Amino acid sequence: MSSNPQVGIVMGSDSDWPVMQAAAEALGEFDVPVEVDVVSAHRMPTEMIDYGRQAAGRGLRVIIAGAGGAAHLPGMLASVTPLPVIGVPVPLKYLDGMDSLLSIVQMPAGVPVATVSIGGARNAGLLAARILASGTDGESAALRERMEAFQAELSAVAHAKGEKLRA
Ligand code: RP5
Repeated sequence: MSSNPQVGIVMGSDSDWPVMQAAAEALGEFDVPVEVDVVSAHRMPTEMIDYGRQAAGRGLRVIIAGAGGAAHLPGMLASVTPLPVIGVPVPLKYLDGMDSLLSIVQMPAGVPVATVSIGGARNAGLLAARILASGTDGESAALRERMEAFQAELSAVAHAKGEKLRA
């Protein structure tokens, strides 16, 4: 747990962590402080609602929520917080994560969840970093510069792969 976390990474069970840790790693690459916790929509609904209601007041700016199966956590958090919520569909043993994806992505109008791909926790972390980088203050600008450098590196790697194939 970092001091003054800006992003809350929560999941329905510790069994989601092998997928969700990629979000924490991505944010770590940008030195964004995060907090990580299990907040189950079905097994601890009262605590889950409290987490969503208190997140903005505690200083969090983005929530990344991952869950598998009947994956109601991201949507329920989005219903009680004004913060942007990024949903990560976690694939389980059956249905290849399609159940998780559809549970998260098909939100009613007015309650948005930014859903990434099945198992796409790294992109969830990178999207959270982009959200934090979109502000007008110096900290946001510095983060934006690092994101641009990261994108340039991605491009350089892709170009190098093409050159290798052409050689
Ligand atoms: C969901 O149930 C969790 O997000 C997890 O993906 C799934 C299974 O949980 P466990 O039975 O492994 O605790 O709510």
